[in-house]
Amino acid sequence: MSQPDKKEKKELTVEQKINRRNFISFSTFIVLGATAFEGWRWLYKSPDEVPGITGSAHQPLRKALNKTELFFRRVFSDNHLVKTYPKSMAAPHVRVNSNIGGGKKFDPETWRLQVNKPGAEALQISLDELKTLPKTEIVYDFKCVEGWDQISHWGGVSFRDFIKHFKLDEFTKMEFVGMETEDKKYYVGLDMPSAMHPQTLLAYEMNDKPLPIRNGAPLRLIIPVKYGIKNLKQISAISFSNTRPKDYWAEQGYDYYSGL
Ligand SMILES: Nc1nc2c(c(=O)[nH]1)N[C@H]1C(S)=C(S)[C@@H](COP(=O)(O)O)O[C@H]1N2
Ligand SMILES: [Mo]
Repeated sequence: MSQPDKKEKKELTVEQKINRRNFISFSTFIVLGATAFEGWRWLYKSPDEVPGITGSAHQPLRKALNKTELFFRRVFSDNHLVKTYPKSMAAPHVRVNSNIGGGKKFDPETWRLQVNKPGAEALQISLDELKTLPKTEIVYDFKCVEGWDQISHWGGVSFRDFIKHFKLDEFTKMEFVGMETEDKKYYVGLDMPSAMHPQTLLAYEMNDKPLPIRNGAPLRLIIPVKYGIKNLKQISAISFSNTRPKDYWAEQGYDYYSGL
């Protein structure tokens, strides 16, 4: 009597095991499926990125793309220097491109660069004060997205030296730097690693002479790791942020980073 009973019990156990496995596979399928669907719905329903700032894309996607791009930029391009040339190769007549928000007369005595410090009073820096800092020069091939390039020679304060001198180091932990003209008609957003790249300058000289107004006097950005569009002429204000600052050409659909 006891023998068949045992056998029956054993068979039942095998069947139960199979049922249990089926149940687990089926539940896993349902849970994964539901998670995937919820994830998709979350992404689909998430707000679009402000279209002006980076062509519209769902915010979480755009965030992921930004993080990925910044990660690769940090890993592969930190400390890489843009090629430089002898001064003799610099163009004597530097081309003048668009000049939105620039080309305006200014009084070098009263002109001030405004630096907006998050949570503190803004700095107002004179041209003379900037000129007391060590001067850095660069001769490199300036490239415009419109297709031209020109070897040009610039002199000014390296952005790194500027940060150190004015004790702005804590703000370089933020993700972005924004710069704009006085009338706020031209503005650029820069990722911090590019702003802090050793060849980035706040330039006040061109070809060993004071910068002409048409090329951005009294102060322009020279950021050799980026296309011309980011090299803002007639800088009036600088700020720091963890969200992307407004960028004139990104609003027109150009790549926000515009890196080379
Ligand atoms: N304020 C201001 N800065 C600007 C621009 C502009 O229109 N306004 N044009 C940018 C572009 S597209 C380029 S290619 C360079 C050209 O600099 P350059 O005129 O000194 O050659 O400046 C950049 N900085
Ligand atoms: Mo340009």
